[in-house]
Amino acid sequence: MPYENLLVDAREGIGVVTLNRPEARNALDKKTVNELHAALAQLAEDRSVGVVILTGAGDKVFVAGADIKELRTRTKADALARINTGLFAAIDAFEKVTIAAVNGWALGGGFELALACDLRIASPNARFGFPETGLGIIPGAGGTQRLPRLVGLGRAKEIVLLGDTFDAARAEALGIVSRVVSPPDDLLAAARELGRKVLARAPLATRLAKLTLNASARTDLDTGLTIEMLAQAVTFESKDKVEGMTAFIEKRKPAFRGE
Ligand code: CO8
Repeated sequence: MPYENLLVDAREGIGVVTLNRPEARNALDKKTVNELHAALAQLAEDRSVGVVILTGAGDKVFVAGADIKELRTRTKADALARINTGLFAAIDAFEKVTIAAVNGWALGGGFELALACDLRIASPNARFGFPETGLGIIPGAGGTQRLPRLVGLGRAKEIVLLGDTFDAARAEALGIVSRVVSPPDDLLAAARELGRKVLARAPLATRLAKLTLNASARTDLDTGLTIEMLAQAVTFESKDKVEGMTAFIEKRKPAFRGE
């Protein structure tokens, strides 16, 4: 499928979506948001794909946020239409594992895009921040909700209310990214390596683990534990469970089929 603002590639079980709008520093305008929805739908349907990496073109910018030129004219009706919020919710709920390979500036909606992914790694030149309050808005596409769940309320308040940007090392110290990859050119290879590790594991269990982990941020403990128990009941009836445990006993690598 041809895209104007994205490069989409799928091989060896891993889809790579590269935001490619250099003239606007990969900012998310409506067209790019729509293309991202289409790319996700394409990769969701592709049964050969188990992991999706999101990254930015070039070595300076991941995503510079929502498109400010477009955002300036948006109304409350647009906010209620959940343009960016809906995209990040779709990424959050995406049935396959998502990895943000943050290769440069991740500001505003770009930072929120990374926060919606399951795993995040960064190059040393990545910089994060929420400039929103300086623009007269709030990080309103998940920023005020996903960030405190990741780093705690106090640190999230500091990041949102002061608006300072911070580097990859600080992001790693805060637990926003799990690894800083050096040199920067190795970032995509490192993301692919993470992807291969995920692909080696039982697909159904991975999918249910993601679903259950996502539920942990949205439910009380008893509800979360009930969801976990039910998800485990599904894995207990799966062919992959028999295969995984038989392979362990037979001292061989499992051949999972996602069933
Ligand atoms: N939107 C639109 N255009 C942009 C954006 C953007 N976010 N970022 C950069 N551009 C454009 C610039 O206007 C410029 O265009 P032109 O050449 O026509 O003047 C071009 O890209 C190059 O920009 P710079 O010269 O600034 O490039 P640098 O490489 O020097 O700097 C930066 C890169 C640091 C990324 C810088 O461009 C920057 O700070 N950009 C703005 C970042 C920002 O404030 N992002 C937050 C946006 S608000 C947001 O994301 C809210 C999301 C909540 C959505 C809620 C929906 C319901």
